[in-house]
Amino acid sequence: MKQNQLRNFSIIAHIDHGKSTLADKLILATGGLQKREMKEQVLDNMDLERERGITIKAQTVCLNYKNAKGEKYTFNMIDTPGHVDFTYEVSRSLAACEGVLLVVDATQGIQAQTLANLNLAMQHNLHIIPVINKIDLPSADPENVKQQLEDICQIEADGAVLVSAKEGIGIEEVMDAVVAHIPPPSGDHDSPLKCLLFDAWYDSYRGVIVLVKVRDGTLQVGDEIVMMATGNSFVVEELGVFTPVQQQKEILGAGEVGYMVANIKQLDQTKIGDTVTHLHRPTTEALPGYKEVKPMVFSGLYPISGDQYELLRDALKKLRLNDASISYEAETSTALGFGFRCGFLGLLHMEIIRERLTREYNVDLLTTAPTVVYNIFTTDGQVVQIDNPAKLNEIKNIDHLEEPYVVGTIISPEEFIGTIMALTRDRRGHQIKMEYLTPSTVLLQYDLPFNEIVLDFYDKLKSLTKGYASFDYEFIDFRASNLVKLDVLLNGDVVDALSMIVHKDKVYIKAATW
Ligand SMILES: Nc1nc2c(ncn2[C@@H]2O[C@H](COP(=O)(O)OP(=O)(O)OP(=O)(O)O)[C@@H](O)[C@H]2O)c(=O)[nH]1
Ligand SMILES: [Mg+2]
Repeated sequence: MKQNQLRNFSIIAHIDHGKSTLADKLILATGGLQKREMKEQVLDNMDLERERGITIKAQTVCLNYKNAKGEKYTFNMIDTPGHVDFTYEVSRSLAACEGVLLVVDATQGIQAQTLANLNLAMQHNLHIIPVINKIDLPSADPENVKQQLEDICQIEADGAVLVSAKEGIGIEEVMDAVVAHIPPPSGDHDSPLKCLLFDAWYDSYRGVIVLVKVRDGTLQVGDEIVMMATGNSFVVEELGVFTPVQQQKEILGAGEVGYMVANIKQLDQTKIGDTVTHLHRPTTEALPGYKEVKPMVFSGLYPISGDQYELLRDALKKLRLNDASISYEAETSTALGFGFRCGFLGLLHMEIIRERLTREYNVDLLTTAPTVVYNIFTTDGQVVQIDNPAKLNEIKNIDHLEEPYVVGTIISPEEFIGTIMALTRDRRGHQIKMEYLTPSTVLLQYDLPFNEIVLDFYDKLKSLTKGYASFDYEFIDFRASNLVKLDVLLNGDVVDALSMIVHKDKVYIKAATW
C-alpha cells in the first residue's frame, strides 16, 4: 500500500462517550468482520471489560476502506480507554498516529477527559476530527456541543461529524473525514529502519508480541533487529496486522503499523516507547521515548488461607507478564501473615487486578486500605520512599514527610460550584482556576493531595452533583505536609495492616469514624 493511502488514527473521548461502539461500526463498514461475527464493543475482549462495559486496554485494528470513488485506503485505528487510570494507554497510542477522532457525547458535551485527551492529542501535533455521537438520543444537543467545541476547545466545529454509533448513522462520513483530513504518515522508505514500539503483551503460545509503527525504512521477516534502549537484539519471525483477525505480512513499510513476533521470551525485554532498528544498518537517532508509568496506589494483598501464598505469587507473576504497570514485592504483616505489597495505576486498576486474581487464579484475598507513596526526609539528609504506612516506624530521625499532589480538573454545571468548593476544601484542595466554559458550565482546577482523592472523591463528587460533574487528575509533584501515622489497636496491640498516614488536622476525625 502506498503511503498516501495510509491513515493512522486513535479514537479518544471521555469515558463512555462511545469510542468502542464507533470502532465496531467502522470495523463492520470496512468488512473487517461480518455481521454474524460481530458483538457489541467487539474490541473489548477481556471478560472484565465486557462485564463493566469499559475499555481497559487500547486495541489496534487495520481496516481496508474503499470509498464511493473506488479509491482504496488502509486505516490503522486504535480504540483507547477513557478512564483516567489508563491515560498512559492513550498517550502511547497517540505516538503511533497522525490524527484522532475526538468523540463527544451529544447529550453530555465536553467533559474532563475530553479535555485531558484533547490536550494529549495537541501535544502530539495530531489532526483532530470532532465526532459528535449519540445523536439518536432525544436529549442530544449537537448544536450546543459544536458551540462548546469552538468555545472550549478552539476547534473548528464546522467539520464535526454527526454520528450515532449505535444506529450506524454518519459512519461513511467519519471515514471520508479521516481520508480528507488526517494526513498520511510521512517517512522515508530508504532511510535506515526506525520503528516505534508502542505496545507489547505476552501470548502464552507465541511469547511477546509487540506493536510497532514504522517511521522510516522497511521491516521484513528475517531481519536482524535491535531495540535501542535495552540493547536486546532479535530476528523477526513474523509480521502482520489485526483486522481484527490476525493476518500475516512479509513486510511493514514506512508509515505502517503492525505486530511483530521475534522470539522475545519476556515482556521485560521490551520497553514501550523504544526504537527498533536494524542491527547492521541502524538509525543514528532514537525516538524520544515515553515517560515511564509508575504505580500510584499501593495495597497489601494477603491470601486468606496461608497455603495459597505460592499460588498468589505465581498469579502476580503471570499478570505482570501482561501488565508492566503492576508492581509487587513480598511483605509480612504480624496481623495478616505473608503477602505482597502491590502497586497500581489507580483504584480501578487495583480493583481489576484484585478481581482477576480471584476469578482467574482462585486466590481468596484480604487487601489492606489503598495508600499512596510518601517521601520521608531524615535529619541527616536522606530521603526514603515508603508505600506502606507500617514502615514509618522503621525510619529513625524523621525530619518531615512529603506527599504526592495532583492537579484535579472538574467540569460541572455552575449550580454545583458551592458544593464542589466545600468538598475540595474538605479534601485540603487549593483552587488554582475557575473558568466559565459556557454561561452554565464551569471548569474548576485544584491542587489536591492524592491521598485525599484516591478513595472516594470521585463517588462523592458524582453524588453531590447528581452525576453531572466529571473529574480528571494528573500527578504534579511531592509537597511537604504535616502528616502523622494513625495506628489502630486491637486489645492494646497495634494491627500493622490497619495503620495509615493521615494529615494532622484530620487524624481525630479519621480515628473517630474508623
Ligand atoms: N444511544 C446511543 N448509545 C450509544 C451510542 N454510542 C455508544 N452508546 C452507548 O454508550 C455506552 C458506552 O459505549 P462504549 O462504546 O463502550 O463507550 P467507550 O467510549 O468505548 O467507553 P470506555 O472505553 O469505557 O471509555 C454503551 O452503553 C453504548 O451502547 C450512540 O450513538 N447512541
Ligand atoms: Mg471503549
